Amino acid sequence: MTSVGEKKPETATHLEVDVAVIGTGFAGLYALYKARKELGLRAHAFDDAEGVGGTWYWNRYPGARSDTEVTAYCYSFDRELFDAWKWTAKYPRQSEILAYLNLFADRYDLRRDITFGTHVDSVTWNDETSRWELRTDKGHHVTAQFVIEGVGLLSSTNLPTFPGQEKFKGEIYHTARWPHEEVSFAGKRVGIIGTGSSGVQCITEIAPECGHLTVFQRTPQYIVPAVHGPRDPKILESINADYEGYWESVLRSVTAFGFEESSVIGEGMSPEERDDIFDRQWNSGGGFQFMFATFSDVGTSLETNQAATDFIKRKIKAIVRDRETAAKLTPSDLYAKRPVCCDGYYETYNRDNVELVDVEAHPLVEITENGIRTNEHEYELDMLIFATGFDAVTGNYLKIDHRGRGGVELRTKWANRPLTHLGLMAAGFPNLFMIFGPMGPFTNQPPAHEAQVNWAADAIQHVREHHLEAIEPTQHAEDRWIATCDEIAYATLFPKVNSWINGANIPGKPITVMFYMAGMGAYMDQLRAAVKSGYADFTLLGPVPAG
Ligand code: NA7
Repeated sequence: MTSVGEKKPETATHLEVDVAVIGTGFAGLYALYKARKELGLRAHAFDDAEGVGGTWYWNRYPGARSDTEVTAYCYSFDRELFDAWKWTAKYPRQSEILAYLNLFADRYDLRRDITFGTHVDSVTWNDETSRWELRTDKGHHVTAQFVIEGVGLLSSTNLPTFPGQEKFKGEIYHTARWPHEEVSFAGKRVGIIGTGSSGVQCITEIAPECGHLTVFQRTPQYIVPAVHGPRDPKILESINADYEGYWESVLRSVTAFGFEESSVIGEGMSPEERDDIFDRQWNSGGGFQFMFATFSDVGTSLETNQAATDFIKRKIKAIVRDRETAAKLTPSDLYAKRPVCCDGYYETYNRDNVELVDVEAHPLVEITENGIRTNEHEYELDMLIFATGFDAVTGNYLKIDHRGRGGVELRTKWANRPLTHLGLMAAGFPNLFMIFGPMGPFTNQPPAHEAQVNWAADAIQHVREHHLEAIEPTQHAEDRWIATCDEIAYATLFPKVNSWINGANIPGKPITVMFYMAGMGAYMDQLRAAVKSGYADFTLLGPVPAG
C-alpha cells in the first residue's frame, strides 16, 4: 500500500489508491494534479510511454505542430504558468508542447506518482468491495475507488497491413510512432501513405529534404493555409486585460479555439460577398477558423459548404501548376471532416521531386522488397512512412479490458457504437471517468479536458463528502444523451462524410456518431445542469454493508 508522499518500493506490484489515472497527456496530468493537490487524495498514474505528453510524446514526425493557436492550447487554471511560459509561435512545434507538459509535470512534482512504460491491461469493477481493480502488463495490481482515463482521442495508431509489408527492405515509420533519433531524408526515395493532418504536415516539411517524395493519396482533403507566425498581440492584450473573461469566452464558444466565431449566415448571401469573407480568412489562416470564423453555417448548410469547397478548389487550381496533379488534389466530397490547415501544402506539388499517386484510382496492390506496387506501376522506395492516422475516439478504451458492474464488458456494451453519458461516464461503470471519451464535445481539447476533469473532481468530492461509494449515470440518462448527440449530429453535414470522426477510417468499425456537436458552450451548460440537479441523472451508491 502506498500513500501520497511515500516513496514506492521499486518492486511494489500492489498499490491501493483513491484515484487511478490512465494516461499522462494534457488530461491525465491535470487529473493527477487535481486528485493529489486539490482533492488531497492518493493517486497514481500509468502510461504506455516512457515519458509524459500523451499524443505529443508519440507524434514526433517532422512538421508536427498544433493547429490551435496556443493561447487556447494550454492549461488555464494556472495563471502563473500561463504568464511564465513563453511560447515561441502561435502554432508551436511538438517539441515545444512536449517541453511545456514536462515542465507542468515537474512544477507539480507529478512524476513520483507515475509509472511509465506500462500498459493497463484490465480495469475490473469489484461488486463486493465497490472498488476498481487494475492490472498492468508489468504485473501491477491496483485497487482504486475512482479511475480517470485520459487515454487519448487520437492515440491508438491505425497501421493498415498491405500484402508483402514484411518484405520491404527500407526504413519504415508511422507518423504517430516516430523514433526519437533524427531520421535523415537526404537523397532518399521516400513514400508516404496518407494525406490527413499528419501526412500533410509531414509531406510539406520533408519534401525539400527528400531525394524524391511519392505521396500515395486515397482521398484528397481540403487544406487551407495556417499562416503561421508569432502569437497574436491582440489576443495577448485581451488576455492580459481580462484573463478570466478570456477563458470564459473560450468555454462559451462552439470550438473552444479562442478565436472569434462567426454569427454570419452564409446561405443566401451573394457568391462575391462570401468569397470576400473566405478570402480574408484564407489570408489570415487556420483550419477551424476557415470553417467557423467565416460563417456560422459552413458545417450545416449545403449551400455555404459548397461555397467553401468551390473557393478552396479554385485556390488549388491557381496554386498547383500541373493540371493533372491539381485535379487529383481536388476533393469531391463536402467540407465536413476535421478541418486541416498547413502552410505551403499545395505549393509542395510544384516541386520537381514530389509526385502524387492516386491510390483510389490505382489501388495499392502490395508492398515489395523495393517499394510499393499499385495496379499500374511499381514505385521504388528507400523509406516508407505511414501517415494513416488513428483508431480514433474509442481505440484506446477498447484496448483495455474494462469490466463494469456484474462483469459487463465495455467491448460488449460498445459493440455497435460507443455509449456514454456526457462523453464522460457510462452506465454500468461506476466511478469511471473518461476524459474526452466518446460522445463528448467536438472541440479544442485542453480547455475541454480541464472542464471535464473539474467535473469529475466535483463528482468525486460529492461521493466522498456524502460518505457514498459510487456514482454512475442511469441507463435512461445515457440513452437520452445518445439520442441528443444523434439529433444534433444529423442536423450537421459531418455524418455525410467518411472520416475518423465517425469511425469510417477503420475497416469493420461501426460507422456512427461519436461526438456531441452542439459546441463547448452548450456542453458546459450540460455539465453544470448535471451538478445543479443534484446528480439527478446518476445513481449514487451508498456504503457497502459491513460484514
Ligand atoms: P487521418 O486524418 O485519419 O488521415 C489518415 C490518412 O491515411 C488519410 O488520408 C487516409 O485516407 C489514409 N489512409 C488510411 N488507411 C489507408 C489505406 N489503407 N490506404 C491508403 N490510405 C490510407 O489521420 P491523421 O493522423 O492525419 O490525423 C488525425 C487527426 O490527428 C487530425 O485530424 C488531428 O485532429 C490530429 P482516407 O481519407 O481514409 O481515404
